[in-house]
Amino acid sequence: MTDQDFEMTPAAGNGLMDRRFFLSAGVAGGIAMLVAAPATANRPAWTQTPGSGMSSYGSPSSFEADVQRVGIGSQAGTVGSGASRTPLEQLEGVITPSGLHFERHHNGIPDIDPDQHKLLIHGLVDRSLSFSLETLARYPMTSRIQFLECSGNSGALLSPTPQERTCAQLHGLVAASEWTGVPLAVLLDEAGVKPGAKWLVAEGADAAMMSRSVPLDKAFDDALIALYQNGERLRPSNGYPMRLFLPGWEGNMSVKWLHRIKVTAAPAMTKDETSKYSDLQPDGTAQLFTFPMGVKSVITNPSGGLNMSKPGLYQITGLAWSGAGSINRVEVSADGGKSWATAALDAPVLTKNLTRFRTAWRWNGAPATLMSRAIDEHGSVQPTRDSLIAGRANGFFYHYNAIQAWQIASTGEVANVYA
Ligand SMILES: Nc1nc2c(c(=O)[nH]1)N[C@H]1C(S)=C(S)[C@@H](COP(=O)(O)O)O[C@H]1N2
Ligand SMILES: [Mo]
Repeated sequence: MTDQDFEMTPAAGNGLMDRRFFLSAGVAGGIAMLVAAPATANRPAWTQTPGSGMSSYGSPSSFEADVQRVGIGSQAGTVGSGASRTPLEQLEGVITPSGLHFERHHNGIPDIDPDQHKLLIHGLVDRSLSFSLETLARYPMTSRIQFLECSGNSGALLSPTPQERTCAQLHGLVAASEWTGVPLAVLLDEAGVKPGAKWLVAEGADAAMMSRSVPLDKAFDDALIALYQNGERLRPSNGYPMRLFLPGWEGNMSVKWLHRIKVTAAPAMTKDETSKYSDLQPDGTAQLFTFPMGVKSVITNPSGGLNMSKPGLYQITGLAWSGAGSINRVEVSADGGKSWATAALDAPVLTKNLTRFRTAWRWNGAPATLMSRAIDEHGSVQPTRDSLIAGRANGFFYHYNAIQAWQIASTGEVANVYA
């Protein structure tokens, strides 16, 4: 079988193929023909001696040691007031390994003794309640595979000239996990929310005592007191022993190390929601609250800093997500946005989760500009960079969800560009 046999009608300009490329049964055999057959003559060393033994907690292959969180930085004079980023271009699928989930801390990671930690629910409730981990374990739990994105993610793309950065450096403040815990609605029902209550204030037990106001509607809809992440207890950096998890909403509101929820009539206007995370409008006013994260996508491979060695058949893959629900369609362009092909989506497509997309591309070796554009179940379309910037005032920073463009040079080098 040759390349030609599974070449299909182009779906868009500059070599993009139909998404059915990935669905047709014959393709798998065709692609396999492109990789070298295993050598049978020389048995590698590891087939000739017994392997090593078991371990009490596994770790990645030593050959994968370069798969690490990147861009770790803290404010001057501190070690824990900053962020680390998920290496998106080094990962596949849609679930982020817990050890590679991005981190964002306002005053470091507290070392919380779970036996001393309690969650207090008070304020406009019939009875104040205090929950230990042991008590929470007796409540029905539920699991959600969903993304978490910092509202400052991708902010570097506001720089007037495109920065030489990787996908992780630009977009790595997003990750997805299976979060397991107790629906907040169950605990609020038990406490008995008083008439007139409209909000809650969630506070963390870190040295920043980070706190955010959350509308009660969200709390009763799909908020979780998350205790587990990808099957094991939350990692300290992600909120051990418990965090608030608000699916689809800006990451800042998913208060980690959660120890207090106060039910209130109005938002508290905490320092964390007034000094930051608001969006400057062209008329000079600030939009105070932007809760759901906008529809967004990014091609993770090929992407900035990677190198495509030679012309030929490539798989373009990336991630799409929307804080408003599930991803309906992702389109990919190889000609800087002149024409678009619909990408194949990995199943299952879950609400408020990362969705993996793929497109086959025959690169002819000429310079090309790759872009992806996501559309969610409500028909919201990921904006261009120009239109996003036009709708905000100078100095805005948060909630950047515009289309990313990667320039492929004829040498195969991939770079961040504005298109
Ligand atoms: N208590 C507390 N909760 C917090 C933070 C914090 O510094 N303290 N950072 C917030 C921000 S800005 C984000 S983006 C997410 C990051 O979650 P992660 O570190 O698990 O990725 O947690 C949020 N919850
Ligand atoms: Mo954040």
